Amino acid sequence: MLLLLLLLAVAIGGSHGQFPRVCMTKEALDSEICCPLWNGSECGVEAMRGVCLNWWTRTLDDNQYYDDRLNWPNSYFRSSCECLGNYGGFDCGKCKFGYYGENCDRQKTLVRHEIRELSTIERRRFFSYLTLAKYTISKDYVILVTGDRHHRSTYKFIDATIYDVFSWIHYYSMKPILMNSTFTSNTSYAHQGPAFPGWHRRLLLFLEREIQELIGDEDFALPYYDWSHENNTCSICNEEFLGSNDLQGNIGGSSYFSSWGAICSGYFYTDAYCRSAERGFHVENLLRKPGRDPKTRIPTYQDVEATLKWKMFDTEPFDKTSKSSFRNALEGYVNPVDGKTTDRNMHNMFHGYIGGTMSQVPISANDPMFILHHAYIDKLFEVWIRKNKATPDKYPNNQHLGHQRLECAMPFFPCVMNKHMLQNSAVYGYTFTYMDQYCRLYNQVAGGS
Ligand code: KOJ
Ligand code: ZN
Repeated sequence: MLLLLLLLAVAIGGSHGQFPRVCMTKEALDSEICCPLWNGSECGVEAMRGVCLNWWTRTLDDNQYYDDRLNWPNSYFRSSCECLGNYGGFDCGKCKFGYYGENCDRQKTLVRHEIRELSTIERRRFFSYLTLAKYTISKDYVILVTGDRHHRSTYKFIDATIYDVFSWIHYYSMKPILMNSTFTSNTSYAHQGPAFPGWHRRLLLFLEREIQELIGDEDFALPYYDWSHENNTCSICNEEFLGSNDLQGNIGGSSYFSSWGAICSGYFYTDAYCRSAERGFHVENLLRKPGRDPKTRIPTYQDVEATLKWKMFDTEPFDKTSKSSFRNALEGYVNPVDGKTTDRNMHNMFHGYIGGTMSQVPISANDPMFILHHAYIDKLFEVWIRKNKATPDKYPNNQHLGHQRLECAMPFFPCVMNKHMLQNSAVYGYTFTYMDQYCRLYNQVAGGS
């Protein structure tokens, strides 16, 4: 019976990410157990919220693979919480995505709106929530920094703000993997493979939930930016919306986010983890240069339609060379029309079009534009899921580290397998406006301001 419950819990998922502060004490690290007490018992087991499960198996040879992220969270913990029923969180003290209330028995489906659909007040509220998240130290999570990521004795877990934890998770996912003493720069735990859309879905759910808790409003939903009718102009790159910018790319002084720093900038240390989060290191400000790189453009509605027509979720060899693959067309390594010519399009192209911070994969999540862009990419993922009735069993078998079907998406707690992100977003408690049609109306709203 317990096993059945466990399987159900794992199947539906619901998790929160990054290093739980309570598990990064010397004692917890030495014991390799991350099963915090909830209401007096490990993982809230007495309240039947979860169990401390020792189910991790070390399948990778430590000498061959020296990478703390492999086989997540095995290189840190042998045991961690598995939550039962609708419970969630690293200690099962929270609810799964989509569930609310003390007993996690209230289900809700939030609606994510296009940012130009929001009223002025709603929009300003969103920006002030982000600002609050940018300046509030996370009580639950810490981030990892080190000057030498191959020597665990140098690891430091430090405080970070809620927004910076979010940004750091993306950074952590993309560092090259060290295998057999060489870096495999073409791999990343979150990009260039079948985990790409689901991993980013999870990252956004993390931030959405963190903001809900921060402001005490469980109805808060992230907005998205549908750029597909933009005629190659970013209509939200102005002071009323995401901020204007000068020629150097600095965000205009009276815009929101003008003084935001980008954590982990200077990311080019192959061997380090986010040194610039440490006190005393220089952090550069956000930069944005929309439309300035002539090799980029905003993808069009035709690109979107072409992307959505691919029926296979992903194809061999499950990387950036995959042909006739919805995932690869969406990610933007192939031309969406023929599905095979190498191209920079869709997701990748929009990152490049915005330029500056957004165009550098390791630090792109520092720019709130990342949220709006990825929420739209997630909407397209959802349109595809519903159109093709995709379920977790459609997630492909593949050998890419971090992208395998049964691997826990990294670095989230508790484990949710990659394949479980491939299902209707209603399971995770949200949907989007205009799922069946594209509304051109909102393009006129921001266009004139
Ligand atoms: C930033 C990213 C990304 C892709 C690009 C550009 O985060 O995934 O920039 O190719
Ligand atoms: Zn990304």
